[in-house]
Amino acid sequence: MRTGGSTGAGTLPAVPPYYLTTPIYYVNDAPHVGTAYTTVNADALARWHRLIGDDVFFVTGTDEHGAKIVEAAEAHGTSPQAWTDSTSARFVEAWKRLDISNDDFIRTTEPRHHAVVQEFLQRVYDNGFIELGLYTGLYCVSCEDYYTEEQLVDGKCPIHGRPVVQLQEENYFFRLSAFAQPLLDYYASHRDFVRPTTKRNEALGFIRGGLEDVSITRTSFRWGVPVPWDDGHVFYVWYDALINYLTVASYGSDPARFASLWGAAHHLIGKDILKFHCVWWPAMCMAAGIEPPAEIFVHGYLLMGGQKLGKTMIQAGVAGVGDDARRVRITDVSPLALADEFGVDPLRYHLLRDVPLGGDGDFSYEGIVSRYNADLANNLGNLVSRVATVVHSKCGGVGPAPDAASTLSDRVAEVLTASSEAWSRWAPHEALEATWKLIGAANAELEGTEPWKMPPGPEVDAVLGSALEVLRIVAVLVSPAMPGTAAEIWRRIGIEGDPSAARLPDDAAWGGYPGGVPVVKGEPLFPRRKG
Ligand code: ME8
Repeated sequence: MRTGGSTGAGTLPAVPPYYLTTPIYYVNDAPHVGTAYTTVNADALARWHRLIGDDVFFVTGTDEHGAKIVEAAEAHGTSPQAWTDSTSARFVEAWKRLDISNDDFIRTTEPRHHAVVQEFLQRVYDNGFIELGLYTGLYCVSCEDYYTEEQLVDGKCPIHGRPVVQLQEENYFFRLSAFAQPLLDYYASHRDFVRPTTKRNEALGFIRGGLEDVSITRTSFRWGVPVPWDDGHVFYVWYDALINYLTVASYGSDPARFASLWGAAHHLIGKDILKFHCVWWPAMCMAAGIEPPAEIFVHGYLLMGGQKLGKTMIQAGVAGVGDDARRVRITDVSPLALADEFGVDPLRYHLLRDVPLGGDGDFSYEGIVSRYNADLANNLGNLVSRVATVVHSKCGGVGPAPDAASTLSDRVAEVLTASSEAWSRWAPHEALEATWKLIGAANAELEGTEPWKMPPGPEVDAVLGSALEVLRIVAVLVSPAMPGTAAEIWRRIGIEGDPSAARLPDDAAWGGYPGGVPVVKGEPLFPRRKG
């Protein structure tokens, strides 16, 4: 197996960096299925980029400052520091359990982050884009955002339905208004800066609608990063949070590393935080004299249409505005409980396969079960057990080599092309759909040839060897989605190593299955579930 990585001491060609981030999650609450959706999708994408040989740097973390956190800590009778320590640890644990392969985990309370926030914003201040002013406004603590009278629904926050508070403070303001034209120019010259197009248009709508200066400091509490030029203020949580993307990329501490990573920065976010990422953040970068990130991909909401996961969901959920008003956002469903019930990989598969990135989609218990039975139990799991059973009955448990002339080799080539293209468009569901066509083709080949009815010999060897070769390649292709299952398939078909460490396209070339290795007959990978 060829190994990737950028430390090839000049012998390998330079490996392109791919720097991928999730939002950093608020520690006011535990991880839920919504945050798992983003994190699993980002993880799968990071894993895919490793497979194609990119030098991946994948980061997630927790957002730990601001009024919301102080409020949550008070409600639990503890200090902000103790609260953030314990809740951040829950995120670390949850992502470990879901097999998230992040290379770093940033907590905004870390000294390395405070240093970068202060350095970055000092630069913006020195460049003349921050000035003192008086702020009066209506503030929703849950959103950590301001609203105008017109935006309120029945006098309450349009997202959370809770009362807003009137704030009046002497604040420092970021001169966002100075960046309307530079932002429009940037969007015009970087067509793929924000994807998909619907979200790009939404961001352009914000900019064209007029940009007001933004208050970026607070004096009413101390739980934040201190403003370096004025002791009385801490930075507003969003102004510190966005900068996490620079902290982990060594902004200010390792210029060479930063230069290489920053040009390859891709942010995956939910549509709730589009304005901050697609309007404020590129303007902040410009104000500090750095390029905006390479790309921002905005996904939709996972919604709860059915009621099986508990009616309490409906009460605990947060009603939105417009179309979302009839639906409920998922904030109360534990991804860990789902992983316990279905297994980590089936949960990951469902999150990747059933709600395409970009639009909204329903999350339901029934949805997981039917996807599990159709794709995992009946298709992939069935192929693995069938092949192992027949290898035992016809070939003494030793896997034969593949048939060089098998028509399945053409299907592999097609699927590899389709998957690569789909991943590059942030469409894991299509990449997986293509892979399942290959699994379906291998199952159909077995049904057509019926090797279980053939006498032992070269013909049966050719059929089974080709099916094993498909399984070897399928394991590589599904490894971004289901790393544990992929490794188990390789173990069962007698291949050493980890499919997550394979390299594409080389390791999907037909003929890689060695033959002559023991095949393990095991328990069903995915026992069928009742609905
Ligand atoms: O906004 N469907 O943190 P947050 C899909 N700290 N995705 C969902 C979701 C749902 N129902 N609910 C949450 C913050 N998400 C800030 C971010 S970044 C510099 C600071 C996901 O804990 C989605 O990715 O409220 C969304 O953008 C994110 O969680 C918000 O997480």
